[in-house]
Amino acid sequence: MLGRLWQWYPILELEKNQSYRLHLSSMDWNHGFSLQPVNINLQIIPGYEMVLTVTPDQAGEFTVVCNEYCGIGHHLMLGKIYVGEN
Ligand SMILES: [Cu+2]
Repeated sequence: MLGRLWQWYPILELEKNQSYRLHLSSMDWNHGFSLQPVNINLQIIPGYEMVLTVTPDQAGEFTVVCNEYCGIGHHLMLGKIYVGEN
């Protein structure tokens, strides 16, 4: 998933109880990846790739919020991760 001024791309669709490796990076600026309502918080810095393994144990809709101020559109920088039952 890529952060850039001012969006997270793409929208992810995952399945419950499957494991995934998420690769997070930024195309331009420092961003903060905060996954709600679970407590995952990562700094996303251009030139670096954060890789995390996740296994969603709950279906539903999760929101990615940028929590590192990144300019005028910062408050609009929301992403989505959907987790479906399988
Ligand atoms: Cu931001």
